[in-house]
Amino acid sequence: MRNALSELGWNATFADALARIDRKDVLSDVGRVQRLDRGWSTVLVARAKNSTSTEEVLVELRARNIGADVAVGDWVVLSADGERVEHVVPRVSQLIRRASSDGPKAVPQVIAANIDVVFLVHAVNARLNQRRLERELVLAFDSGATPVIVLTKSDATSGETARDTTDAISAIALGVPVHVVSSVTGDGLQALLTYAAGGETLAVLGASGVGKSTLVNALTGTDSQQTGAIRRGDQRGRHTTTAVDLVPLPERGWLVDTPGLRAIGLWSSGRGIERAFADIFNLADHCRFRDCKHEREPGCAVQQAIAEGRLDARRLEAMRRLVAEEAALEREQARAKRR
Ligand SMILES: Nc1nc2c(ncn2[C@@H]2O[C@H](COP(=O)(O)OP(=O)(O)O)[C@@H](O)[C@H]2O)c(=O)[nH]1
Ligand SMILES: [Mg+2]
Ligand SMILES: [Zn+2]
Repeated sequence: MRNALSELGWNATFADALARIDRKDVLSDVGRVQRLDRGWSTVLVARAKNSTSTEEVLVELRARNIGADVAVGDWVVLSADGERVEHVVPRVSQLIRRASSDGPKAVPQVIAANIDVVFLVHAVNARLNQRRLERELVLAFDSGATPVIVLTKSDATSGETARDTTDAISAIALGVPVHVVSSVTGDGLQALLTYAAGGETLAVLGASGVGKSTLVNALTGTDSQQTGAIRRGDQRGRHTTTAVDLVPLPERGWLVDTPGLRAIGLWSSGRGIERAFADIFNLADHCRFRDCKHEREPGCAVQQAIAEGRLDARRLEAMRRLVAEEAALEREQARAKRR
C-alpha cells in the first residue's frame, strides 16, 4: 500500500506550505479534515497498522477548532496533545461563497478546501437553470479547482434531450467537459471516476434535488449520504443532506458532497467571470473600441452577435449583473479592511 497520507491527497505542494508554517511543536499530527460539526473537526491521520508493521492506516481523531478557520478538505496540524487544530496548511483551492446573499454584511463561507475537480451537478430531465450554472462556473473557476458539468438522471429523459442540453451547455461553457450520467443505471459513472484516478479530491456542487447525494453514493459504492428518495418507514424525504463529508472512492481519490445551496453569492473575485463567460469575452475581442461597453457603440461584435441570434441577450445581462455584484463586493471588502 502507498503511504497513507499521500493516498489522502498529501503532496509536495502541501509539504512545502507546511514547512513555511512556523511551528513550535514538531511532534503534532498532520491530517485532513473529513467532517465538521459545530466547533469540532474529524481529522484523518496516518498511523502504523500495528507495532510490528510499517504499513499505515488512516484513523479518525476528533479535535477542537478553537480559533482556527477550518473547512472540509483542509490539511491541519494538531496540537501535541491532539486536542486542538493548531494550524491550517494554506489551501491550493477553496470553494467559497458569500454566506448570506441578503444580509448587509459580507461574510465568506468556505464550502470545501483543496478540491481538484468540482462537479457542477444539474438534472438533465428538468429545465436547465442557466443562471445558476453561470454562477457555479464563476465560483468554480475562482476556486482554483477544475469544473466539470455533470447532468444526472439520464434514465429519466430521452437521449435526444440529453444531447440537446449537452450541446447547449458546450456552446457557452467553453472548454468545460459535460458528462451525462444516471446514478440509477450507473451509466457514465466510470468516466467520472477517472477524474480521481491519480488520488484527486472531487466535490459535487448543485441545487437541492438534482441528485448529488445519490451520485455520491453511486460513485463511492456506499450509503454514506442520505438521499431524497423516500424510504419505507422513513418519511423525512427530500433535502436531507446536512453534513459535508470527505468520502473515499473505491479505487483511489476522495469525494466531498455539499449541501444543496439555495443561493450562490459571489465571494472571491479572480478571473472567474472572464472564464465562465469566455464566449462573450472572445466576441468582445472583436469590438471596434477596446473599452466597448457593448451598449450602442458602433462596431460592437457583442451586440452584432445578439442581433444575429448567436448570443442570448439574457446571457450578456446575466454577466453584467455578476460583474456589478463583484464590484459591489470588492467595495464592501475594501471598507471592511479599512475598519
Ligand atoms: N431517475 C433518477 N432519479 C435520481 C437519480 N439521481 C437521483 N435521483 C432522485 O432524485 C431525488 C433527489 O436526489 P438526491 O440525491 O437526494 O439529491 P440532492 O438533493 O442533490 O442530494 C431522489 O428522489 C433521487 O432518488 C438518477 O440518476 N435517476
Ligand atoms: Mg443531498
Ligand atoms: Zn462591444
